Amino acid sequence: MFCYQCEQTAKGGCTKVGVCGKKDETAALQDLLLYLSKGLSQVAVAAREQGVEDPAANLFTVKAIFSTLTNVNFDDDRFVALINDCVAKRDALKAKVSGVEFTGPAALVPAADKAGMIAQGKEYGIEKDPELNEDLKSLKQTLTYGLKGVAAYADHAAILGKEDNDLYAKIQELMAATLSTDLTLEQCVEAALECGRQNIRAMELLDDANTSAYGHPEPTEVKLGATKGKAILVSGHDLKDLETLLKQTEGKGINIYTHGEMLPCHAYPELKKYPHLAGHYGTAWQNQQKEFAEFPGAILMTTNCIQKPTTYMDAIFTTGLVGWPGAVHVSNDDFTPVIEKALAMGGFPADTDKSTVMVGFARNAVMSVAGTVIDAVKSGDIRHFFLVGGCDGAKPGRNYYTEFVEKTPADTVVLTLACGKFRFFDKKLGDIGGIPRLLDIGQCNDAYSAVQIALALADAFDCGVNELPLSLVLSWYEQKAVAILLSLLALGIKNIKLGPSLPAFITPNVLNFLVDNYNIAPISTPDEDLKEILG
Ligand code: FSO
Ligand code: SF4
Repeated sequence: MFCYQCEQTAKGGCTKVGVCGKKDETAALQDLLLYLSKGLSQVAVAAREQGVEDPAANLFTVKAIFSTLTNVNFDDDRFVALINDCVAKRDALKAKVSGVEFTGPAALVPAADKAGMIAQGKEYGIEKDPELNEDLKSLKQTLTYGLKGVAAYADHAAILGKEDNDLYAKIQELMAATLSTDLTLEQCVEAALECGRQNIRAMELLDDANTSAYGHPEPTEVKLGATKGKAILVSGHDLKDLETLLKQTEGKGINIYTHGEMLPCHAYPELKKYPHLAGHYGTAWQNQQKEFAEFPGAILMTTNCIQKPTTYMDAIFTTGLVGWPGAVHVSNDDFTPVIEKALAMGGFPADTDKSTVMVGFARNAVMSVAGTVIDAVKSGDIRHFFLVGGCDGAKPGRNYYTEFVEKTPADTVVLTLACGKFRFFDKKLGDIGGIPRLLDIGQCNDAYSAVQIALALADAFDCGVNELPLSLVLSWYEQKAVAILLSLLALGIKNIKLGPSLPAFITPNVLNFLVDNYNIAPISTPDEDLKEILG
């Protein structure tokens, strides 16, 4: 295997087993599925040119791609089913296209069994990419990883009934483009920026999906710790799964807790109305083995990031695209097994920890106090905004973000989103004239909200985003972060500080391009970076 798609990759790439726990066989199946998804995309592009649109194939394209994103699915049998489904959908669509000779992944016949597919998949890994130019390979991988992020957002939106054929068409065009052998470096850069633009559309669709289903997030105090009684913990990013579980547990005497990226769910009016949505338990994904082992109830993973279950294998359930071999998978939205497990477990013997955090500062909430914010900037009460956002992870260097936030001066405001915030989410930073100094915008899935806040501020001050007293200090881990980074570049946003390490798939020449055109810089130390930013 060879995989270097995420931030925790082994030096030079994971080759024997993933640092994430991905096995060689799983990597081969993922490589085969990704390759075949490119073939399905080629067929969809050709079909569309002949006026044929296939909604099922479109939705499947994003589900298949999302399945290969870091920490989503580790279950080989599920990949075998996805591979067979991909080829069935591809061939059904092909039958509607006339006069086109398909080759490569659009024609590949998968092996009949898992072992055969694994052998086949090994032929389509990145290490087998015939590309001779390392920079071209780097840009194509950047594009592929960005597309994984876009697919994730498009799938989340589709789950809530929001789809856009033009977005699917662009995703499929760009997937097909990754197979092209005659793209120039400039064309690859343009394709990566187009991926960033499409990601803005995907995130906009998701924002619309979330807010039209559950209302606009509103500032909400969330209890950390536990309430005495039976319990279910929900992790991942999927709001609909949480709602379904809340409905199915009504009146059953079970308290529902959020974990990780589900924290912002407490701010949505149509979710917070359930009295048994009791609070938030735990921190970011990389701490789950410790936190889940100590949780006295059932656990539901709705999306990434899942890690190998330890002592709690019989208490953890997966749903949607997420999977781990041996963990029970619920595929029909009927969470009875999860509920029964929770009822059979002890639950919390007593109330614990009564501290709270504030969530719900998404675009609507922030813009509703835009006048106060603008006045505070004009009067000098607010000197600077920092967006300290992105993923968390296990590397020790991620302490940078905790220290950075702790050291931000009292006349500055920190906006945050995604699971990286758990490094500082419970810090009491106070407020500036009633505006909290720490504003939680939401999940990584809410990056659209952050972009809208920045654009609204730029509009209010009649300047570009780069001229605002705003600095982006980002942490990345998986491929949704790659998509968001490409979106920020597509918007022309400069001076981003990125850490804790730079992507392994970025070559020195591509990095130079990013530095020259966007002044991207790796994080250094909190003191040095704060000094440089604040002059
Ligand atoms: Fe975190 Fe994982 Fe939300 Fe990522 S839970 S790391 S960017 O998959 O999705 O922020
Ligand atoms: Fe390694 Fe990350 Fe790939 Fe897992 S997803 S195999 S940790 S690079």
